[in-house]
Amino acid sequence: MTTTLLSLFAVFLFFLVIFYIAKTIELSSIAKNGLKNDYVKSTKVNAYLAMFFYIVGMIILVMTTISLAPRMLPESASVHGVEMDKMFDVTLWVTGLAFLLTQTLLFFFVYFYRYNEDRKAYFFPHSNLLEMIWTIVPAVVLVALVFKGIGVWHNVFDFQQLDGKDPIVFEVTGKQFAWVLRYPGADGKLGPREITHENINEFNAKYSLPNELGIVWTDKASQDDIYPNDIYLVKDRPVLVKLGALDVIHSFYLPHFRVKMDCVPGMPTQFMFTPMYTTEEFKERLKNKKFWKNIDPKTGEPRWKGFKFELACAELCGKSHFGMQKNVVVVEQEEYDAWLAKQKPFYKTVVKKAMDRVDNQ
Ligand SMILES: [Cu+2]
Repeated sequence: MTTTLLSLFAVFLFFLVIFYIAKTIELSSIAKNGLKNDYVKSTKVNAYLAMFFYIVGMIILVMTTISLAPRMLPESASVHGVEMDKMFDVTLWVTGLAFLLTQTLLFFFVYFYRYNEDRKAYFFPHSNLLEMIWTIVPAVVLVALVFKGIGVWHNVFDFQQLDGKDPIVFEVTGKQFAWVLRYPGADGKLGPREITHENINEFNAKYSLPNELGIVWTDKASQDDIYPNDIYLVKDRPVLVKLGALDVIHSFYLPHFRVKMDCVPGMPTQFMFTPMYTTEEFKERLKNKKFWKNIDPKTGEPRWKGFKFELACAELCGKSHFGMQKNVVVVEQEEYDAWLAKQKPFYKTVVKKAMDRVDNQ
């Protein structure tokens, strides 16, 4: 705290010194050359400084873009993500070109049209035509971008697209600080949940077993549900994730699939998407990319070998927020079936035993 305050104070003093040096130079120059000459000189200094700032700024812009580009997320691994990426690209090109054009004009005008004794400034108070151009052109471009964005958004959230497509449906619940995954068992149905005092607190007290999701364990549909550690998905098969939270707002974020949706306590949300590549196929695609073919100092192997799709919480939800991470594995249908067959229902392995122990006493 003290160090921070002292550093801030030092920075303040530094600028104060610079300010007084500049002031001294200015005053001594006025004393030497009179007011007018000083004005010519200082506009010249300002114009050169502006040009210097522009050139250095542009060099830094280009250098950071080149050096950071390989660290960007790899291509989208989901179908809708491709559309979203295109949208981002178009927006970036449009705003990037506008940025370059306006900044270049701004700094060049400052430089070339600085004060000049032999030139008289042209008095140009207003032009309706110019006003119209620079109001209408950006308005049309921005409206076009917004409409394109709305189109993409409607496509991403049009859940009717799932009709007749046999999606994988599973549930993800965020809590401080973990994700609880629930997949339906052989019946393809998630068991019902009832958030009641009886179902959660009394159940816990009676069987010494937490039931924070409020699962109705007596329901047959609940008894074959599985609670896996990793998210398993199938290539080319749509997914519908049902999202919720127990305490604060969390955010279900699958960066590689361009999926991000808030998990809100008491308000169910959902997201659908279709993975385009299996994890192994995606690794192959990364193999020749600059960042990914480099050696990872932690493992001593190329980075692409250790690649994993991941789920992360994208809402700053508390002190262990960073720990809310899970792996996502995309496989072919056969491998998924084999994985599913290996999973044991939580009811069978844990819940039933706990209930029997108490009920048979
Ligand atoms: Cu969280």
